[in-house]
Formats: sequence, C-alpha cells, structure tokens
Amino acid sequence: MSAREYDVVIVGAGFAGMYLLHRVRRLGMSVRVLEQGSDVGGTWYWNRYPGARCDVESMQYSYQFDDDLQQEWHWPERYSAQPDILKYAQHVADRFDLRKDIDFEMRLASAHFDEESAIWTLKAEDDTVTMARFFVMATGCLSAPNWPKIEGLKSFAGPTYHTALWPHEKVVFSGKRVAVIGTGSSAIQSIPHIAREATHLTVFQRTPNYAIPAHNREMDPELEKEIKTHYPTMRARAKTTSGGLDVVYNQGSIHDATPDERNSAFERNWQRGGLGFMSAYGDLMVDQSANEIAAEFVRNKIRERVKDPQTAERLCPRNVIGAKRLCVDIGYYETYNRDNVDLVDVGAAPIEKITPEGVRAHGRLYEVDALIIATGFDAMTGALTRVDIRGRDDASLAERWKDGPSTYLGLAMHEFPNLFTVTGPGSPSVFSNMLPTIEQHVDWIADCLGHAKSQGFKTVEAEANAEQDWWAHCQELGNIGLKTVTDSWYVGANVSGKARVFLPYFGGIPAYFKKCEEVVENGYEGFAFR
Ligand code: N01
Repeated sequence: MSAREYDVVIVGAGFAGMYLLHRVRRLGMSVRVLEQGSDVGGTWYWNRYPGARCDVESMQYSYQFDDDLQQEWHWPERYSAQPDILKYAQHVADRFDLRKDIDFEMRLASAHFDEESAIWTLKAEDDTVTMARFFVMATGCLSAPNWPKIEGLKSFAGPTYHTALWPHEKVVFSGKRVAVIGTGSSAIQSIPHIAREATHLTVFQRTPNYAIPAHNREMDPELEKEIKTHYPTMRARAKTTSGGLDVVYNQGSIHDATPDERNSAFERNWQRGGLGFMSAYGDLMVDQSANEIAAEFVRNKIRERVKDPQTAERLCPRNVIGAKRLCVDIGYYETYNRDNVDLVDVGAAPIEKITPEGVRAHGRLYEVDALIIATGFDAMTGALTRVDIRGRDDASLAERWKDGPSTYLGLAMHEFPNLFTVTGPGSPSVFSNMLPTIEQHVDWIADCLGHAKSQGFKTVEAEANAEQDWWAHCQELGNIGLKTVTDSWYVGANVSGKARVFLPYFGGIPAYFKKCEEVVENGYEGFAFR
C-alpha cells in the first residue's frame, strides 16, 4: 500500500481515537488518524473556556485499559479542570507514542465508499486524499459547535467567542463589558470566572437550568490510595449501574418516603454534590409528581443561594429536572449576588438582534465589548452529518438522517460498509461515564476488525433488519418516562431544523454491554461479513 493507503483510518484524536489507534496497532493493521486540532485531546482540546471542568469525578473519568497508567497518574482535584485532562491526554499520547500516526490540522471533508474495491476514499479540506479499507468516526458526541441563528451575529464589532472553540491564548476580560448568551453547562461553568474578571457581565438566559454543586476540592490522598488499591473492583461495580458510574442508585419510590426522609435523601446527595443527585429515588425520571419534589428541592437551594428574591425566581427552572443533562456548578448562582452581573430573560421574547455595539433585547441595546456564545452543540449527529459521507450506491448519511438517525448499536449503519462510529446515536454514550463507554466501543470495534482480518473478510456491514429493530428499541426506551418532555439536545431540539428524535440509548450500561457481547457470541448477529 502507498503512504496514504491504510487498513484503518480513524477520524478524531480524542480519547476514542487515541485508544483505537493503540488497539489497531496491536492487530498488526496499518492505521492513520486524521485530527482537525493541532494536538490530541478532542473535546478537552477545544473547550478551553474559563472554568471548563469535567462533571464526572477524576478517579472515574480516566482510561482503565492499562493498569500502570491508572496507578501512576495523579489527578490533583476531585473534578478535573480542562488543562489537567488535556495534560493527561498528552501524557497518554507520549506514553504510547501515538502522535507519529496522527495527521494534525487535517479536517475531513468527505468520505466515499467504492463498492467494487471495498475501499473508502477520504478527502480532507486541504485536498489530501487517504484511502482506507475500514474507517472509524471517533468524532465525539458534543463536538460540532452550534451557533445560534440571531440576526446580525457577524456584525458585532468586538471579539466573539464560542465556548466550544475557545482560543488557545489567554482571553483577558478585565476592563471589559461582556455578554454571555446561553445558560447551559458551558455557561454555568464559565460565568463565575468571567464575572470575577470583567467590569460588567450580562447573561442572556432563554431557559434557566438546574445545577448541583460540585463541592470540588483537592484530591484526598487517602481516597486516591483506597481507589487505586481496589481499582478493578470499583471499575467493575461502576459497570453494573445504568450510567456506568460508581454511584449507589436507590431504586425505591419517593412516594414510599416521608417528607423528612425525602429531604434527608436529597440533602445527602446535595452535600455529596455532582451528577449523582438524581440517584435518590428510582421514580424521579418516570413520575412527574416525584420529579417535581426533586425539582422543588433544588429551587429552594437556588432561593437560599441568591439574595435578591426576584432574581432567584428567574433563575429557578420550571421544567422537569434531569430531562436536560444536569449541570454541576462552582459558585454559579452566587455570581448573581455580585453588583457587576445582570440577568436578562430572553425566553418569552428572544434576542432581537446583535449590532456592532452589543445585544438588543426587549427594545434595549446592551452595549458590550466582548460576546460569548455558549449555545452548545449539534449533538451526537452533527460531527457525522457535517462530513459528506457516502456509502453504497452513493447513499448520503446526512440525507438518510434528515428525519433523524438510525444505527445498529450506535456502532454501524446499513449501506455504510466498513464504517464504524464510536459512541454514535443509539448507544448509551452521553447517558454514561464517557471514558469507560468509549473503551467498550473501541474494544468491540477492534475485536470486530481483528475478526474480519483473521477470516479474510473484505467488508462488514450492519444488516437492515438488525438496524431497524435496534433503532425501534432505542425509541421505545427513549419514550418511557420524562426524558423527552423538555426540549434538549438529547432530542435535537436545540438546533433549528433538526429532526426531533431521541438520540442516545437509555437502557443502561449493563443491558447495552450484554447486548454487544451477545451479538459477538452469536457470530456477530446482525452484521454481514463478505
Ligand atoms: O450547551 P447547552 P452547553 N438565544 O445546549 C441557549 C456537555 N458539557 O455547551 O435551554 C438564547 O446545554 C440554550 O437555551 P435553551 C454537557 O453534556 C459538559 O452548555 O435551549 N439562548 C442553553 O441555555 C452539556 O449538557 C461539561 O432555551 C440560546 C444554552 O444556550 C453539553 O455539553 C461542560 C439560544 C446551550 O446549552 C452542552 O452544554 C460543558 C438563543 N438563540 C458542557 N440558542 C462538563 O462538565 C441556544 N441558547 C464535562
């Protein structure tokens, strides 16, 4: 094969692409990674906004495929800050000498499959062409930035920053009036930092969000030692929970508890902090009245934290708690007690336009020197549909997914032979601790590639029926309970024109992992090898 022909091409050098590169090398297959950034790290390379931090605890948000790595690495804090996670990704790249097989600053534009040769031709934006027998999109679930459709956005005279495309050089806000548009996780993490630095901060809120305190702190050396001593046990325990997190989920009903018992259960979770808040009772995401009790508990906490009662009420979400991904905050609500911070509601009446001077809403111009767009991502499908991917008979993935995606196990699609997706739509992905889930997908894909190689197969493709059945199952699970009652990126509602379809798999990690294992045990059931 020539220099630009490989057995496997992987797109993306985040945690998924890096580990897959490591696994494919060990299969003795030639492999190349195409990465649009100038270094490894994926989401942690791009999301460098002030305060960016993981909402999963450090000791669980890490690779487990190499025991020496997990024993030797030291995380400085309970929840890791973006620079520490990026440092970890860079360390992994050094340790396994990954960079030599990665083309950086290479952004994939198109990927076309030729049926006769069973080869994918991948074209980058700089016209570099790479041929691959197998092609894996390891492009992440939250990686395609979503820009809001607001009139005049490009006319703003000062700098405009998207949280997901933050500059590498330090951005200085001191002496500046700043506007933030959006109040999702990215905004909730960055707002306290920007407020401390800027002369004035105006936050444009369309929908208030629920945030649970992180209670972040320096890593407790005793806890670190304890976890490292029993790492495999902790990792195995985490895989028995629906989210793949080592958190104890109470399956009981809130309606069997007294008001005092409920309060203590929520208070315990509040004091522990983080995403585990909803583990207090088993019916919080299926029963509206149960959910409302949890929501009111959090609203009361917001009322305690925000001094001005009117501002507190405006920050209190009224929608279902947990239907949007919970946010984990460090001092978010208290930020509104500062004199230099204003909250502007743009839910009932949207932002009218952006002008060179600032943001116009409610007939008033809010003059600012810098604009921060914290409007999230074209989640789960955006990174796949923004590339011109064409499978058999020139089938376009973007066209096929116009009314919503469908996949087999979030791993593969019929009509797109030899293409795999890591944590694609229809996999637990964003409803789980991403790193272990990524490892499971990568292991499955690498094993499948090994199988194809050892058996001399040229192609592997999801069968149409298997995909249809799996997708119907995903939709059935998605429609149970309260997950879809609120607009969220889980259902694509945050991107204008995107089909409203529940995107992840909600059957939990144990059921999903078991299904993937059964598929292999049954001779790769639902996949056709040729
Ligand atoms: O994006 P979001 P995000 N005018 O979509 C608002 C992960 N993450 O980047 O709710 C005004 O959640 C929009 O309003 P509304 C995490 O999984 C993880 O913050 O649609 N506002 C919303 O408030 C998270 O869930 C970490 O009404 C507009 C905001 O913009 C996911 O990424 C950290 C608007 C977008 O919130 C996405 O988070 C950060 C408009 N025209 C992110 N358009 C970790 O901790 C949109 N909005 C690991």
